[in-house]
Amino acid sequence: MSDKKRLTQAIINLNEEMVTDIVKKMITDNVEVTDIIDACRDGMTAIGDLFEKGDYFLSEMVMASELLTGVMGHLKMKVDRGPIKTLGTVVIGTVEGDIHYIGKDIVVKVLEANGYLVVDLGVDVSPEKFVEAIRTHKPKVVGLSGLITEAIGPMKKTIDAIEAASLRDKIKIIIGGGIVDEEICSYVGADSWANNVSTGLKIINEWVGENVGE
Ligand code: B12
Repeated sequence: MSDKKRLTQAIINLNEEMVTDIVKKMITDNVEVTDIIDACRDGMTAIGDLFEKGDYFLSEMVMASELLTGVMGHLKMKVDRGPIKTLGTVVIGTVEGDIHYIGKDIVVKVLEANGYLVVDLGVDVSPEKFVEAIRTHKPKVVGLSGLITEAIGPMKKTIDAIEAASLRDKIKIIIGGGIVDEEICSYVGADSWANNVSTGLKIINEWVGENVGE
């Protein structure tokens, strides 16, 4: 079995020791950070499915999130070795009513490692807070994270508020998280969507190459 598959399985089994060993080995073997993250995400998705089926409980989801926070601690060393130049500012947050932050935090780290200045507003962020942050930080890109179905409404509310504040044409908006797709993207009025960090980074890089917001 490949290390990626072994890592996914170790996360599903909530085997902290094994997760740490495999991640350390993958770092030593120079595996791409995004590949390590993708393997972790597959494990977390499976844990969510087990929760949905009633085989795992909230406590297992909490344990899994602690496991992943540990993994991020190891990856930090790799991710932090990014370039110093700043490509532009990205304002990001998990929308109102949603407290999931692991995926968003990964996006923040990867963007920073790739030369972006990231303003992280945290979780359960109101539309007003996004608007205020756009006024203050003048970002090129705004990222809205959401993992629960209940986050779709607040995503739309946030983009409507940005529009009402006459700030919409100054920025590009990307939504991210397990729930998002093309249909939700067009419903909430975002410019694009991503349910993994590699796609998100690619889209943002393309936008910034087009000098968004300038
Ligand atoms: C860990 C976890 C928790 C932890 C969260 C810990 C934390 N502080 O973040 C805890 C235990 C607290 C939790 C709580 C709840 N959870 Co929860 N949780 C999960 C789980 C298992 C993993 C999420 C995760 O961390 N994944 C790993 C990361 C790396 O992946 P990711 O988040 O998808 O992020 C990647 C991409 O999506 C993308 N991305 C993410 N954000 C952004 C933003 C931008 C701009 C871009 C470009 C990309 C991007 O890049 C990331 C890296 O690749 C998911 C399962 C799943 N399928 O997602 C359920 C899941 C999201 N939870 C779920 C539920 C139901 C809940 C609760 C309502 C449970 C309850 N009864 O209380 C509460 C919600 C509370 C709230 N109001 O938010 C459901 C949602 C179902 C739905 N469609 O609504 C899921 C899908 C589980 C399931 N299958 O039922 N949860």
